[in-house]
Amino acid sequence: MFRIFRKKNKQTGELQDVQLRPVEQAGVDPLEKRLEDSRRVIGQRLMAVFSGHSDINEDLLEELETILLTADVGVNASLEIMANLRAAITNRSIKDPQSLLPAVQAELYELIMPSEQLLAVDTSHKPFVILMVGINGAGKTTTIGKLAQRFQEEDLSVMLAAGDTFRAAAVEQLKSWGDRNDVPVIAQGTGADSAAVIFDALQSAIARNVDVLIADTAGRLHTQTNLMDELKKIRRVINRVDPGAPHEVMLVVDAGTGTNALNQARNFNEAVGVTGITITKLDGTARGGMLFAIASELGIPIRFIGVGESANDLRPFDAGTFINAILPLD
Ligand SMILES: Nc1nc2c(ncn2[C@@H]2O[C@H](COP(=O)(O)OP(=O)(O)O)[C@@H](O)[C@H]2O)c(=O)[nH]1
Ligand SMILES: [Mg+2]
Repeated sequence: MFRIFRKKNKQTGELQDVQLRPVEQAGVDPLEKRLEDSRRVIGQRLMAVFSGHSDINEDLLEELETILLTADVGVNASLEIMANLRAAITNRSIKDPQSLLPAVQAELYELIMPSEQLLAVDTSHKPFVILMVGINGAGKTTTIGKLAQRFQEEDLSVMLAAGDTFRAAAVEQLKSWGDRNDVPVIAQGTGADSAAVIFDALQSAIARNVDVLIADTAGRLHTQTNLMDELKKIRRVINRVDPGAPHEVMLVVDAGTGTNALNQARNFNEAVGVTGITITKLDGTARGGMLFAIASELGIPIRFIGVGESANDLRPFDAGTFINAILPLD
């Protein structure tokens, strides 16, 4: 089944219908089911505002702005959307509350569409090195498991580096996952030098002609400068073996942290240059609006969204599907 949504025409500013790619598979929940909480605080509240007013007035616009601001969409993004809507109301291309809904949808889509950039594994790099970064509990190790499974399904060979040597449990978590799924995990004991573990793993991956090496890292508080120093060192060490690596520095952020994730992203980006973001736990939060703030403030591709704990729950970020899940037109 195709779903339709409206998109703003770049030249004319008019709304036009766009068909969404069907992404629903057997046995996999549609995204709207996983994003129920966010849809309640964004989509349903917006619809209630539009149906509660018979004409467009200042009250309506203020309520709309409040919803965007309180739904973690971010100040800049919310103000930009409101300015565009006010302009469309002034020039009469929006005349009634009903036509505001598709207009808001189109505005939100415009914000996040540029961030829809899939992670493409370039197999001319052997291995393609992915460095995972993010604060503790963000979902790095879980995302590594999901990614490894996804790559295996694409017939790519995978190796993991247990670079989070700060917590014993982190090494065990990765090892047990690797054992279950037949993925080699290069690890040393707790307290080992993280850069050394990743260096070993990279050499081993080269020797074994592995397609993708995913390196886990520790994530104590991002405010501790020593974590950033450690990550910089890891980057340098990887670089020494392969000047083009890491090919992806993937920041993992927990959607539940809301717009706080912006600060995390800025800190990690400054230290190690983030090339892609995965936003996890969108299933367990009403703060899904933070994705709009991330997209509009950072200009870093959003590769995946995490909407649950199983491997199927890491989904490539698709802007249209995301909008429709949070703010459906029907
Ligand atoms: N509901 C849900 N839980 C997640 C998701 N991603 C990770 N988690 C959970 O978040 C917790 C922390 O994840 P972990 O991978 O250990 O974080 P790390 O410290 O960054 O490595 C674990 O209990 C995971 O199961 C997600 O997309 N949805
Ligand atoms: Mg971990």
